[in-house]
Amino acid sequence: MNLKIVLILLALALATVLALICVLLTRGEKPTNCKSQPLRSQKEKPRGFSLVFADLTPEEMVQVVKYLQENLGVPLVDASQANPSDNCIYYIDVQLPAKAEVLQFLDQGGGHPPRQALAVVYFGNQPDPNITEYVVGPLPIPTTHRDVTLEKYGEKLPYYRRPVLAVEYKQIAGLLRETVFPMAPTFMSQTFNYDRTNLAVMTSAPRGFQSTDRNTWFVLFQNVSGFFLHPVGLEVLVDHSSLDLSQWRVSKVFYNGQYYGDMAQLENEFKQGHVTVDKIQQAPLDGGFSSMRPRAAPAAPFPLQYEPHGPRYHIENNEVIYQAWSFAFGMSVNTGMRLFDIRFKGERIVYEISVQEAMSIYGSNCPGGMTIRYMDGSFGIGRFSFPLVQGVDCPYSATYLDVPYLVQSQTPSINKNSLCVFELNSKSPLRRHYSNLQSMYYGGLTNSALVIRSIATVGNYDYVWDFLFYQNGAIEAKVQATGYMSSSFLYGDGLEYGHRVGEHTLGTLHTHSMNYKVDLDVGGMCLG
Ligand SMILES: *[C@@H]1O[C@H](CO)[C@@H](O)[C@H](O)[C@H]1NC(C)=O
Ligand SMILES: *[C@@H]1O[C@H](CO)[C@@H](O)[C@H](O)[C@H]1NC(C)=O
Ligand SMILES: [Cu+2]
Repeated sequence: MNLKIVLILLALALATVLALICVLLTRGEKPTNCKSQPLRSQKEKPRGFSLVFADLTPEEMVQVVKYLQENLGVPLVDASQANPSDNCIYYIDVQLPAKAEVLQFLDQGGGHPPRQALAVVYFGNQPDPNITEYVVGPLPIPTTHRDVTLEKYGEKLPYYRRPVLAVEYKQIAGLLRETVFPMAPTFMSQTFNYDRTNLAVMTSAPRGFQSTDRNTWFVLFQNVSGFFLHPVGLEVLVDHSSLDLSQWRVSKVFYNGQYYGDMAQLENEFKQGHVTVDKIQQAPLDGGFSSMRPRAAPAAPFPLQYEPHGPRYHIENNEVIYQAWSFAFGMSVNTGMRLFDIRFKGERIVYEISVQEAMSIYGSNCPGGMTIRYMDGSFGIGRFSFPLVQGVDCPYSATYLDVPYLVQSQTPSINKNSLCVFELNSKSPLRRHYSNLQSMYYGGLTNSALVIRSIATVGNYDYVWDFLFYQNGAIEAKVQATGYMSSSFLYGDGLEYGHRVGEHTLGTLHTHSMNYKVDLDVGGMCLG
């Protein structure tokens, strides 16, 4: 019981903090394959150098799409409308040059590495469908492409491994609405007052237990605001492995603790009175308890942060310069925020620090909930980093930046204001002493840090990703989870798997883990 409470506290905990303290002063013995910082002062970095780490611009994305359309020699369908048996562009992102090449350029006066894009293409329209990754370049006007799939993964990428497109979810929802649910008309109408629009469907992952599977449990919820907390007890296992939509099948049905072969069987048993129905009350459209509406108006406006002389940092292209700090930033479509060439007092101490993955593992006595092992990078942490609201998501006075991306489309989109940068007064002194022995004096320093933030909403969760830069040379990587928890229908021994958060809602036990890549170059660089 105690363990359970600890686990759920962990699970609901709003903050997971990973602190990285960079010890700048110790420059002891170096491992043998590390070399010192080059003699040329890194302070003299070429102007605009940070662009070597820059995300693709919308214009560059347009050129890459055009190049692929004209040079792959096969028709490409827009991924927002593609069938599994079509070819389409899954996403395009920048292909960053290798570290050694970048350092040649930054530190040794070497040439600018060629600017390239990575294009991930689904080839569904061929006898042996596959996923292929191309490096396309040089930008701005590409002239070549190179298939890097084998060198990157060591094997071909079989087609069944492709992440599900938005259009595929739509096609599955259509199958449920048009074909599957109509097989149990009495059950659906008497249990849920089903009218084709009052149930929402949520995916789970992974999609099976063995290679080649593409079987996904879809969980049904009342279609209200915050639906994640309104499960109705119905879940269906959809086999969507075929490239022919007409072959997609529901291979199992779950309702209120019982499994059925299909909806027709559920209908049959229901009519014979063999199905125990746990009828749930219709939630209000705003979700009632799941509504995001504030429960009370604030008594007065919240305090605001004030910068008497304006910001003490500045942003040039994709570079932030703040007191002793400077760094380049970008946003990967899949993995989210990434920072490069972090310098303190002109000296590079970190080559890269980047978000890589956010995983969550669930337990439940319902099939959807019990299978969930989400790896949010597979849905896309960067592309789901949406606009930030001034004064709520970041301080009112923060700087807000737009992030372009191209995913499941042939045209770029922009997540407006989806990165913010601000300096935060930490509201406690960095150091202070109030001397009252021997001599009387006071010495204190204000503590503040620069923050760069993005917030990814992946399904039910919102992850607030921060990197903080302190005056003392410390860097902190921090993530807070908010949004909605994922839930299961509460029945039977459900309380063994979580806590009751609504009349029929089980907040399921789970754990989160966040992964970062950190390439520290303190006091020199290690190769390999
Ligand atoms: C995948 O399909 C592409 C496009 O037809 C083809 O060029 C490539 O060789 C295939 N990859 C493998 C490993 O078969
Ligand atoms: C949920 O309801 C909204 C209207 O409130 C509707 O636009 C939407 O299509 C519904 N979703 C489903 C899956 O039926
Ligand atoms: Cu959680």
